[in-house]
Amino acid sequence: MASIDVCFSPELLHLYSLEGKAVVAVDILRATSTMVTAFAEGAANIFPVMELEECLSFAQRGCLTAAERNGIKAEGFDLGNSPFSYMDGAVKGRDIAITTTNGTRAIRLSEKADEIVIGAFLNLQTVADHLITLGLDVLVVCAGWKGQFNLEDTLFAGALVERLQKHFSYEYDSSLAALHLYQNSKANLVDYLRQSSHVRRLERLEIFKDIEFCLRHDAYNVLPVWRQDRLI
Ligand code: 3SL
Repeated sequence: MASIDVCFSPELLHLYSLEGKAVVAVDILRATSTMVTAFAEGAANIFPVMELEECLSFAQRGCLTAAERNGIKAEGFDLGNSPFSYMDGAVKGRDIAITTTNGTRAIRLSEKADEIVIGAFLNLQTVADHLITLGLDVLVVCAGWKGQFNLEDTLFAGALVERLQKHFSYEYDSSLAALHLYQNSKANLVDYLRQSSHVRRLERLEIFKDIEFCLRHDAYNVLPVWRQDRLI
């Protein structure tokens, strides 16, 4: 039986070997939720990059550019990191280069994996079904916040473990911890996360509706996967 494990921060990635594994990269608030939304809205390819300057250079290749730092849209870019800003029809058929504080970093640091898929509550079941078919050992890579653990990515990991528990084993306690956390809070995730650091950070920036949206389960059946240098 294949296994599922959870890496609570990209800073802990050195503890894991990624070869032969499928990584689920997750940044619930908000990068991976936004990417899933962008594909659901018809985006063609997404290029996740780590640096602002590199991201901006993609404009010469005809890409829309998107950037967020510390929760705020970076100046000079077409888009920020709110899923709602990808819903006005402008991303349909377009390539997008995006850089965010933590999410795009988690994706790029996972490049040694055999497969990277982008996970969010929004596409939870689609990700789960894909992993069952794939049959590889799975590592959920939580983006966290600047190296620190966060609750929302861990809750997603727990939700995925719950959906996969009949098909996957878990060797370490990280999967069990994430599962228990999710099971004890899933009745009202919005309330549970109210005191979490990133929800408080976003609310200070007057970002409210994104939080509830990013916690919706199974709204889309898109599966962004990493191929070579991009998500397709
Ligand atoms: O850290 C990230 O990658 C972002 O998703 C953070 S924010 O939700 O846009 O503030």
